[in-house]
Amino acid sequence: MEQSHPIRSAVDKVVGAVTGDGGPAEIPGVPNSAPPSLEEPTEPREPLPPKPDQSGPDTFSPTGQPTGAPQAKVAQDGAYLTTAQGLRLRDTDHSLKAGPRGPVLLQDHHLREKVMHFDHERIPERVVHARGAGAHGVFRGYGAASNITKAAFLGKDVETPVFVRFSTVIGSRGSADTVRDTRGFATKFYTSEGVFDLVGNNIPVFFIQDAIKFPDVIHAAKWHPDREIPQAQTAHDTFWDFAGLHTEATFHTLWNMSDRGIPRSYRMMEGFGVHTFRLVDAEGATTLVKFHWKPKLGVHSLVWEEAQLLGGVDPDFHRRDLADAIEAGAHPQWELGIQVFPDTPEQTFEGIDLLDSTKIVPEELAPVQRIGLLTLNANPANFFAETEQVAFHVGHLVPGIDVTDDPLLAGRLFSYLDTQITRLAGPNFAQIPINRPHAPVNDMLRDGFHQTAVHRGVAPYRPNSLDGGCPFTAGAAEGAYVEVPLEVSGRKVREAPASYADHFSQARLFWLSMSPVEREHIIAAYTFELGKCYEQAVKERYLGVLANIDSVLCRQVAEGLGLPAPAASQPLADSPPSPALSQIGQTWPADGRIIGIVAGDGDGNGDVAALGAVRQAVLDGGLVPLIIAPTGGKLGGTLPVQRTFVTARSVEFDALLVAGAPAPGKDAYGARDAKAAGGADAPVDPRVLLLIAEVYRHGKPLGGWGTASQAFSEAGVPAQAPGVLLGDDGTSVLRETLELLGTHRVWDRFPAAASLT
Ligand code: HDE
Repeated sequence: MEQSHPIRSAVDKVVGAVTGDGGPAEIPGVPNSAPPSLEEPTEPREPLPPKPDQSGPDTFSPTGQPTGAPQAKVAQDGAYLTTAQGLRLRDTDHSLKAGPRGPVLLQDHHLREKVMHFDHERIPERVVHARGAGAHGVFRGYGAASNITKAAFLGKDVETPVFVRFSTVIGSRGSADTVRDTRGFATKFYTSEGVFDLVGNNIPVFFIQDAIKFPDVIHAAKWHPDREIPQAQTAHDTFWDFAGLHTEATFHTLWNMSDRGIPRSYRMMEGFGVHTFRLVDAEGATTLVKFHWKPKLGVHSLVWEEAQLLGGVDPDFHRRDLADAIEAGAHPQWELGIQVFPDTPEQTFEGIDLLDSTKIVPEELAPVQRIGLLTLNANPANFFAETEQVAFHVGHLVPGIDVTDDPLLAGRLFSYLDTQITRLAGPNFAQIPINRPHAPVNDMLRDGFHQTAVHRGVAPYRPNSLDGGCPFTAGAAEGAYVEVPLEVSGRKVREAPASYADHFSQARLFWLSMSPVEREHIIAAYTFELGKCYEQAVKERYLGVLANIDSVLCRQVAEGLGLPAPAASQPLADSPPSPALSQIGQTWPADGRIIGIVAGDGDGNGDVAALGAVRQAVLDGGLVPLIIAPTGGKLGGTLPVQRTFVTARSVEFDALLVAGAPAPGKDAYGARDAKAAGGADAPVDPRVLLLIAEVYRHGKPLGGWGTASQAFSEAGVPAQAPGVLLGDDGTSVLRETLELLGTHRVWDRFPAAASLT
């Protein structure tokens, strides 16, 4: 049987539903499952179903019992508008007044209820990780960890529903997605033994070693308290002031300054549990592990200029990318992996302190063993109900997974419950649908704000006899969580172990593991961030930190700042590089990448049939084609235009195909579109030239046929440059473009750090 590609069939399905004409597929992102009529609807009718890619949380009761209720039945429904009490309303457009020009009457209960509820629609944003995007999915265990943990959800072929929330750390809820920052990667597993949360980041180390420093690092990284600027970035004095004085932040900061700080997509990030965890098998034997998420699409990043442009052009870039990919059927996948270490009394591995969250264990020393597969396959039906209200907690553990004495983890075990009391207004947040366990809950916790369970019985205490002694505690055999009975002893001190004092050796290891072009980006990032600081002392002090990572790094950044480069204050430790840290050098699937296709010139924008064939081939390859033309509509009456010269910007495409050299459109003058300023008389539309120039500068594949070579040369793109593909027809150029996309970018186009000496 012929199998259609998931993206194509999903897009066709969406569009079939939307256009009803079986016409060519549009792109993901339409707001509803059917298009609106031109006229305002006047007849009451049942609401539309959600789009096929959307799903709410599974329907479980507040006490973790499957209700079997269809998801639609826990949402509002029906043809008629009602009050919150179910009373049908005749009018919601006018307040109740004494005559049309008269005063509004105090008795207007509908006005009062509507405005009261609106006034309270927002809840406090997360103090960190406020900006995020979520998705539903499923996790399938490989069984590969079953010899070291009894956790049921890691068993072979066990399938567990999950909800994942990705986030930035510093910015507020409305900040841009593509800022330079760490990304959160938090996963809620609704296991048969209770909820397990893996609350990780896309960077395997943290800024600090002890939770008591968390308010300090976050106060330093967030805006200045007087003006509340800058938003969502570390390029300012308070952050570098702190980072220069508190040098345990050096390694994490270096990851931020590398390309890892500006991911191309949430789908193309690694995830890390950061701390060392302790796995426990059925006999009680323990193993130390670090958790990793390995993306099937590889680890890829934006270039800095793209990230900056996107902040204005499409601040929702990562949200949109995740939702569109899922809607299009390109379901993102990660393998869960573990690095495994013997649980020795020292809790070190090859001399690396496993309780220090500012250190990695290089994958070359302890390979990542794959133990399960995560697939994100549905978008939330409601952002607030799900993505905003989901509450993660590192203390949500299941039998077989225990914590270690990492002092950073200890603070988190306190913090994540505490924060929900404020954010979700009380202690019953586990009863919110997205947080409900899929395992029966019987906790004897009672009452409190927003209690939605209706408990029975008279004796919510133990011991009792009035409720027959119920509920009873369980033994390990009945699935109870039993902490590993470790010996603990020690002097009561406010001190860190001696090994925590090494703040530079792994930063140097990272620097030495980077390819030249990645080093170039790191130098540029430090130069940018420190260059945004006002205080000379802050910059000079940080150059002293960089000198302890590498003299070339320090000198290059110092040159950019116009300051002398200091010498290292301690000997630099050289270790063999860890190739796993570099993002360059392999080939990855290009699924779900966005290809911009500029329609050609001439009447009807060139050969529409040929353009349609290229577009179809892109879809068939599992990628998303966006046709770009001077104006909207359908080329040749059939081919949908998804971007115009006004709306297109290069930063949303992974590659650009150009089917000719389009003459300036009718709106190609600055008053209509600033991007086209002064270009109405140019031989090629200046917006197209800008597209070409940016795509070229950002190292993306650039293909052309027909008269495209003229457009390339007008844009200043050398025809022989790497990754510039000029051919006779679109499909052969596309083939080469797809090959190039496998390496993410045309790396040869970047000046390969020739000056890095
Ligand atoms: Fe968090 N962190 N964190 N964190 N964290 C929160 O919890 C905290 C740390 C991480 O999508 C908060 O519900 C402390 C490390 C993610 O909802 C809060 C410390 C790592 C998310 C909190 C840390 C993380 C949070 C804010 C120092 C990577 C977003 C709202 C000990 C391993 C989860 C909330 C989501 C969120 C506290 C350090 C990851 C305040 C005290 C290390 C991905 O509880």
